[in-house]
Amino acid sequence: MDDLRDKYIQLIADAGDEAALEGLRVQAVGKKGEISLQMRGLGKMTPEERQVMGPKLNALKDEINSALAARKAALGDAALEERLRGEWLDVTLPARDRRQGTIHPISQTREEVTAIFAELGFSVAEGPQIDSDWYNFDALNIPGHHPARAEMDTFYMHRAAGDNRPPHVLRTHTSPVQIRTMEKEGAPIRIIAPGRVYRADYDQTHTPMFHQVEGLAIDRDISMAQLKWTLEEFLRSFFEVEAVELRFRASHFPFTEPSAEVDIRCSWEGGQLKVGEGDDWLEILGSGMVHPNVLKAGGTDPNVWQGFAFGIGIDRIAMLKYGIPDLRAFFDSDLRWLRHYGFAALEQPNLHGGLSR
Ligand code: 2NM
Repeated sequence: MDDLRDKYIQLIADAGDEAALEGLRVQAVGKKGEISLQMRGLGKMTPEERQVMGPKLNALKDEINSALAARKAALGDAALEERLRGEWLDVTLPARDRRQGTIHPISQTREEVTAIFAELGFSVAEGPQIDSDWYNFDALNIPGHHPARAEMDTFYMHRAAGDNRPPHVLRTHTSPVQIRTMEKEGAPIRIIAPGRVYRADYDQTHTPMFHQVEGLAIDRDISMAQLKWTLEEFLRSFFEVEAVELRFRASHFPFTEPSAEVDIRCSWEGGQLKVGEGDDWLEILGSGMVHPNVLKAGGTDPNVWQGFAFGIGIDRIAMLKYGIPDLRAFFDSDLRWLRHYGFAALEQPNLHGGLSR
């Protein structure tokens, strides 16, 4: 019996895989296995012999079964080790090796505008998209009866019945940011406020959400001439041309006095926009000298400080620069459109490289 034991313990230890182990199991303790046959022989023994041999055979069977299980577990562990070595994976690598996403042309344009004004000494200011009607209208010298306040143009936030506090609105321009910056930081100020704005309007050339960048410069000696130079510099950089020519047309905004709409000289030869040459004029932005009431609302003394301000539609100048014909396509999230008009990630716009490279 010791020979039998030594033989199988050795064979089990040498078994190279699960199939070999199973063969050994059948050969030793299977129905017709060597040990099972010996057990069958117990019937022919005397009761005394059986009392000695029975427990010994049972113990041997148990020992062999344990050795089989242990070897099987060891083989399983080794196989797993081997597999883990083979299937090693760096989970910090990018999941896809192909560029998938692109920068939306509005994001690209906003980055370009920010980069240009940064070089001119303007920092970026931000504020809430939901604001009180005081910040959105009153502080900007827009009176209660002004048509811009009408439900038709402005999204008013819901108030519970009986709640008579003054309403909040989705900001209709980024000007509330300028008021908040005046309050918080005081003059002098040189900021731009880019961001989303909302007006209840939807057709070929209007979407209920669109993007604006407004600028504000306040100092002791700010003039319309500085406004004009600043806008020329900006537009020259933005459209990447040697020179631009601007035309200021007298206009009216409640928050500036005087106010001017600004046109840029251009041509549309072959249906393609060329800025700085040609015989056409393209309206590009609104501007003016900040109204004394607006300075006062921001806590700035209009007897000491003056300011210029302007407002530009980001979506509109993005369409002009990148030849995008339909405003509404900006917000359709059509992947084919995004791949066509989108910009490569990680290529930040800057003045040295040419902004739109
Ligand atoms: C425009 C046109 C003219 C403007 C005014 C201000 C503020 F808050 F400083 F008074 N921010 N932006 C402004 C002036 C905006 O958009 C067409």
